[in-house]
Amino acid sequence: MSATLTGKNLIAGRWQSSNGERFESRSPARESEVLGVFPSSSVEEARQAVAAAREAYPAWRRTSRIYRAELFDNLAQIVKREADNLARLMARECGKVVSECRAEVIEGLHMIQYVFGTGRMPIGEVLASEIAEKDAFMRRKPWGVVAVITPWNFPFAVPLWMLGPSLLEGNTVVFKPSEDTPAIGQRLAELFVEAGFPAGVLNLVHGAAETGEALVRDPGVNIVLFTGSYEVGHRIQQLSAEHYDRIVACEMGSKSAVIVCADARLDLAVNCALISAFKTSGQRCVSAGRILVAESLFDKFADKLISAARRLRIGDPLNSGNFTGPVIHRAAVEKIERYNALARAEGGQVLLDGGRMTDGEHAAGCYLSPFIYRMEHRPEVRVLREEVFGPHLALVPFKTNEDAVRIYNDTPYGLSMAVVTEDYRAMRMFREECEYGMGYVNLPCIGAEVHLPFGGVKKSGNGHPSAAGLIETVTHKTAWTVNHSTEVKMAQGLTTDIEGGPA
Ligand code: UN1
Repeated sequence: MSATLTGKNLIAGRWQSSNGERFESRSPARESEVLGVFPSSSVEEARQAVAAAREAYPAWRRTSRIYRAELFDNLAQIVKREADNLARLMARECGKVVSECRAEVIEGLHMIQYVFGTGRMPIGEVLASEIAEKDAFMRRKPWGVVAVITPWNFPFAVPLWMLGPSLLEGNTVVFKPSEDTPAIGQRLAELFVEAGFPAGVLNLVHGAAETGEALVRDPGVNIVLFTGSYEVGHRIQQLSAEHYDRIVACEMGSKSAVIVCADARLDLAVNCALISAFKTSGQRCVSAGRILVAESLFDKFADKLISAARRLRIGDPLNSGNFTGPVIHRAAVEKIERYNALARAEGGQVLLDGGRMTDGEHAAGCYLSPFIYRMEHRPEVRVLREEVFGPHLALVPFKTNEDAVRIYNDTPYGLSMAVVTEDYRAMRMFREECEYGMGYVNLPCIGAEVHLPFGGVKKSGNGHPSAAGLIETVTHKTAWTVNHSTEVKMAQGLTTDIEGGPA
């Protein structure tokens, strides 16, 4: 096993260990395995990191956008070189199966490549003017300092979605990785340093809620980019309301769903459901907690799904033959088990009685097998409305496609949905009537590509997308108007006569 890492903050280009409190990162697959010990950064350390980012900002924004893009090309080469090591570290630290971690490294690489390519794309528009001699432009400018606060479940790709556009556009950043995945966060910061990003442009502070809150409260932060739970995102929004120039882009919880219509291809539907619900042990923000199934297909679908779910291989995340590894930590196990019990209490008919796994290698880690139940839709049922974030799945029967839309929309969230159908009219109806940020047809409701918009509506987010769409969020549009005449000419017929006409 590799040596225990010493966690450090990166502030103004210097790696700093902290004298204050520390926390451990442990593997959810073997809870006795400590990956590293990291600083619980204080309010003062967060303040220093923001100050370092502010100081680096003017020089960074004055560099050429293409120079900044080329640093991302350096980073792409390094990530390619490091892909296997990164995937293994990630698998150990967050428990996702190594093949999935590799796909995540590739997703992060795609974002870097996207950002590199974008460096040579337009930064504005040429607009028309009412006055023939005037040239008018829209030009994008950076906002300043961005706080990037990211989750453990995509500890490499999601930070890159945010860091990439922010830095490309000339902002500087303070990055706080999840306290559950500090090692991979620190490794990512090291790669930025190796790629040649100057001191202070990317700062890293480790820590949990207190550190995050210190960043959000700091008036030196112009933008907060956040992916995580609704509770934390909402707190960030509330604290940010105090700051007159604060932009907040939040991607929060979900209760995503796959809708299996009566005409669905059965095998395709089962595959979509399994991947949506159980890939990453149901711990993607876009994971499906609900499969809505046409009543006429319900029994056939449920039988196939249950027998496939029984066969899923759950075990060591370093073994790529496994379908999933453990969930993130003991508190997650307990929360998911509480929801399994709640599903029974609320009248769910259990079809596959999953839960904690304690046999063999599973005893050492936070392993759960899939829990699947049939639940009739009623508006007050909590397990159909609340996010569980684990291998916990409701199968909900529906009669008509219109019912399916109503059931789908009956949660406070709106992140991701998929519909399985051969009927193009039905497909269009779901596209228009469901509330979501990412919609899929004959696919799982997970697996977005970085150049597509990503983000949700309702409690899932405030509409500012992550990934490629962030370029809009991390820049502000300026109007720039130039007169080529030797005299002043105004729009709207506004007179330029300053002497005044005859009385
Ligand atoms: C997340 O779960 O927080 O769409 C991000 C997907 C991935 C990203 C998920 N590309 O499943």
